[in-house]
Formats: sequence, structure tokens, C-alpha cells
Amino acid sequence: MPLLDEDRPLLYSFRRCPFAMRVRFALHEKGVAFDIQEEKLDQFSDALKALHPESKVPLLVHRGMAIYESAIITEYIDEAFPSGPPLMPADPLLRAEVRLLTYDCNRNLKPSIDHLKYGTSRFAAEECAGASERIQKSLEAYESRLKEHDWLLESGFSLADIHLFPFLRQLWGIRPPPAWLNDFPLVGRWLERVSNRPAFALTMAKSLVE
Ligand SMILES: N[C@@H](CCC(=O)N[C@@H](CS)C(=O)NCC(=O)O)C(=O)O
Repeated sequence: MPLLDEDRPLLYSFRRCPFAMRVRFALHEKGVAFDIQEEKLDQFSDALKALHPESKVPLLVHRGMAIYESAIITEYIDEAFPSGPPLMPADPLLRAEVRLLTYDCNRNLKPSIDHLKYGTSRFAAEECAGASERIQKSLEAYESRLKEHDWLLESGFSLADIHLFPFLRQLWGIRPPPAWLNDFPLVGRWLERVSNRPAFALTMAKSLVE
């Protein structure tokens, strides 16, 4: 385990976990130096199990405090490291939009993508029914946002982009791809724009120490 300096955050992570990607992405966008403890999904370390009441990744330890839930961690990072570029807009209504987009992603988009991807090999047929339609409804909303600006919010790149990106990337990675993805070209181009950010390359880098 890396040496722990109180001011240097330690992230318990799993490289392919979309929730952990959110946190690594935010840390890299802010230019925060951090240590990383790469976990095995099927065998979490005793240290992580002792710190997280639900035994999940991601979890961030900073100044002696264990912080979990990806969207709580990313907001914390944004506030705790103000010298990096802000990832939350200043306007309270736009801040609420970030949180609503994140809430809908966690509650509806993510499970529907899982239902589409794994189908009845993992879920009951009733849960899978209508998954494509539910996803397309969310995509229509994102497509219409992206007609007006390059990022999901009018104020610029934000945690909304960071929070939704790992899940939409998964959707675009499904093989064979659903034909209806072609109906959302602006979301496709947004995915490319987010993927091309230097912080995303760092997010997916294989080295264990950041
Ligand atoms: N709501 C949590 C979800 C985290 C989550 O589900 N992580 C998965 C890996 S992608 C996990 O640790 N699963 C282990 C388990 O549920 O036992 C967050 O936003 O951080």
C-alpha cells in the first residue's frame, strides 16, 4: 500500500469501474496528485472493507476521512482543491442541473444500460423490457442539450460530463451496436470530445501510481 501523506488523497479504485472513472477523471481535471490502491472486484482489501460500510469502490481517503459515493467524492474534490479549474458551475440552478443529471444517470440510465447489455443472462425479463426505449429517452434529452453547446451544461465542461461519460461510453461500446445510436450524432461527437481530453487519457492509464 502506498505511503499515506495526510494531504495527498488515496483513492481505492478499480480501473474499469465507471464510478471510479468519475473520480479519477475529476482528480486529473483538477491536477491533483494522488495515490491509488487498485482493488480486485472479487476480493476487496481488508483496508477498503474496513473503511466503506457497503464495501465498494471508489473510496477516497483525505486528511484522515474516508469519503465514498462517486458523486459525493467528485464534489468534495472540486471544493477541496480550488486551485484547479472549477468542475461545478457557480449558479445554483446549474449546480442543481448537474445533480439532477447525475441522479437520473444513477437511477435510470445506468440500470437500463445494464439491462440492455446483459439481458436475461443477469436480469428478469420484466426488468429488461423497455430498456432500449428508456435509454433513447435519456439520449433525446442529451442530444437536445448538445444542439446548443459542446458540453451538457451551457456554462461549460462540468461534473455533469464527467458523471455521465463512463456510462455513455459503455453504451457506445456494446457490440453489435444498437442501430438507434445513429439517431444521436451529437452525443457521439460529445463522447469523442470528452475522450480527447488529456485528463481522460490519464484516467485510463495503466500505471498504479498516479
Ligand atoms: N453508488 C456507488 C456505486 C459504486 C459501485 O457500485 N461500485 C462497484 C464497482 S463498479 C462495486 O464496488 N461493486 C461491488 C459490490 O457491489 O459488491 C458510487 O457511485 O460510488
